[in-house]
Amino acid sequence: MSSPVHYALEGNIGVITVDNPPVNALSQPVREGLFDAIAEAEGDASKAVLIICEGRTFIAGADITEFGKPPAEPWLPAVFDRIEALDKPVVAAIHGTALGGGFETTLAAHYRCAVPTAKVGLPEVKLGLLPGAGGTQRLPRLGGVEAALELMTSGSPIPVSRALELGLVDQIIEGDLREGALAWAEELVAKHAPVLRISEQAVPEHDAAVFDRLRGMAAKRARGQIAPQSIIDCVEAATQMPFIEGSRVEREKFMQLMQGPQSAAMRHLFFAERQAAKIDDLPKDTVKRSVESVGIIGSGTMGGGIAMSFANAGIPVTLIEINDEALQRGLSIVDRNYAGSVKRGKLSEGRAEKCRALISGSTDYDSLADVDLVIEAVFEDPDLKKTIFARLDNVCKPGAILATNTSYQDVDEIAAATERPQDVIGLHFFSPANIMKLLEVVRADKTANDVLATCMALARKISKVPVMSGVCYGFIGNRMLQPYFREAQLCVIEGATPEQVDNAMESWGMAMGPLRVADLAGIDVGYKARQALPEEQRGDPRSYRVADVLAEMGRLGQKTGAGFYRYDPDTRKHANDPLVLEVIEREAAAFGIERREIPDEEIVDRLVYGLVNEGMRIVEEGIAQRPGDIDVVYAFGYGFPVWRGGPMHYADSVGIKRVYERVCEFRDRFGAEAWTPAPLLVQLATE
Ligand code: T1G
Repeated sequence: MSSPVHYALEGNIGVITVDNPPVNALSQPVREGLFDAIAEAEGDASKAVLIICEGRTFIAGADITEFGKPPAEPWLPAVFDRIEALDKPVVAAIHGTALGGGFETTLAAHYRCAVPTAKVGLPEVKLGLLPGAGGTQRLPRLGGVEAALELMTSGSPIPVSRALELGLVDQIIEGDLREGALAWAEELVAKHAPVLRISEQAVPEHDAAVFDRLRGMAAKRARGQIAPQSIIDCVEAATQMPFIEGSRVEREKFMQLMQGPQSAAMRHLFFAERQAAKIDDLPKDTVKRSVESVGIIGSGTMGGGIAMSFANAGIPVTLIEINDEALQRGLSIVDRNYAGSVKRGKLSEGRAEKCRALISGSTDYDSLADVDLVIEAVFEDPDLKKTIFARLDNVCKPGAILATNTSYQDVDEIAAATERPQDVIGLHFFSPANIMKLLEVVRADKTANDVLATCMALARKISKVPVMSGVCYGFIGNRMLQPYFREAQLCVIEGATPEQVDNAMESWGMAMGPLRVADLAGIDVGYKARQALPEEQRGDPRSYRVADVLAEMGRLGQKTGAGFYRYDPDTRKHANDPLVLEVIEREAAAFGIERREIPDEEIVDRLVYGLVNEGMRIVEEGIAQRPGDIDVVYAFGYGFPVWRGGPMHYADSVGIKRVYERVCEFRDRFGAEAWTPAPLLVQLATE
């Protein structure tokens, strides 16, 4: 087996080339290859050394697939110390993304150059880790404490133009990187450039108060996560102790995180996200249709956000509305959203204008005659949707993909409203659609393979995380949400307050508690969905009676200033409302419920195990391809804490047997209708 690292002398320069596709991860053979190459350079005639990579990117980090396995030598810090110790200039030449251990490789080098399109970053925090190969000690020395903390606690890569400003990169190479980097290395040799070892540099002046300030911000921004706090501790150590000792602190905290459940959960999501993009029974060579233009029916909140997602990816969009007034209203929402993105510094003025220019409006369906994809995003009226699809069937060109953004409706029925059901698919975006990453791609019975393959790839093009779902009421996410909300409202009528339920779930890690989510989404959404169902299909009336009463009182949530909470008209801050407690007590009495103290642990278990049990059914029915897909749906679409890995991973981390026993206990206490353990849960727990 040849080494993925190649060493050769080119003129005065010893060139180390890493070639480990797909992303030149620092696997054991790569570490060994680097170690041996430096050993060779130590003893040969080279005057300087160049580290460069083949393929689409510079080293994108340690090999995450090796984590959790017995570690193999050489260790990364040892490799980097040997690179840094070399007594001739070492230059790192960056293209693509130098991330994590990849960026740390460049920090062990003495000089860094890059092509203009390259990015550098330390995303370890997104894996529940910290830069464990010298990054927390070298980066503050090179770029300063503030920049180092921002890069490591955000985990977001930066363009090399910004890295140049921060002094993290020394030279931008226009044209061919290898040629330019070799020439630059020769130049450094010619002018006897010194060997600049970052570990020997002092940490620049900084405001020591930054550490506690950032600990507070990280506790809010990454509630429940340990890694950001550990990163801050390591950088603080870098300012207080020599490199060797600071590296010891880094190593210790890295190993704690590596062996902890949070990183295991976030690494699970890293691979689950990439797995979710793959359709097991779809031939790999399925030819995709081209999507160069898109039409969207309905310019409401969803339609406008979906339009921005495509325009932001450079795909022109035509927004269709029933009349001019509605169209102008829709387009002004888009304008406001772009202005907001510019104000928050998310987009530059120029870029926002360029994207906005790709969105046009019309009230004439004929303007969709040549588009490649149409997405219907009107309100949840099944008959209206079928009418629209029948109309699209007449207007759109052969081969156009017809998609519905429904959150619940039967996509097979919608497809049956056309003569081309093979071209129909569900594309379920999440609000706000220009922000939320998740996209449920709903495969209907007759959806053609090339339509499915096209939409899965298109999702990544518009920076969404695609997950395929089969057709059922509410698909993956919203179907699982039913037992979650059922239990939330049952806990309220049985004795908890809305605030207790929300605080219990938020302390456990949910981005927002269920009753606050209901107020944000609008209590009328659930109310209308229930009204559309025959009474016997609405479930246990105790689980929605309070919500129905609030809706009939006009308390629809934030949009009416009151729902389960009341909201300050200026700050939108929520507050408990004694009126709601009165409604709860009155309805509980009407059901003959004696309200009781409910421990937070019971609230969490009922809501989360409700998700898990339904998730098991969704896997066994094949609505989701694999449990990991469900975890991706909940982490990217429903504010499930990434450091718990998603409902299904969480069930594994708690222990399937424990989940099963608790579900059986709930069945015995609250009834089999809500709590019959899913066959897959029974099987996994008993076998
Ligand atoms: N290790 C192993 N496999 C990796 C990998 C990695 N670091 N990065 C990507 N892959 C696989 C991925 O699973 C997929 O496999 C294929 O490569 C293409 O990836 C000590 C501890 C680089 C921006 O967190 O962010 O260094 O599905 O589909 O969209 O301090 O991959 O084809 O079988 O994502 O073009 C820190 C992780 C590690 C970067 C490319 N580094 N990677 O995105 O392709 S921790 C990261 C990415 C660390 C040190 C610490 C992205 C990418 P498959 P892809 P892409």
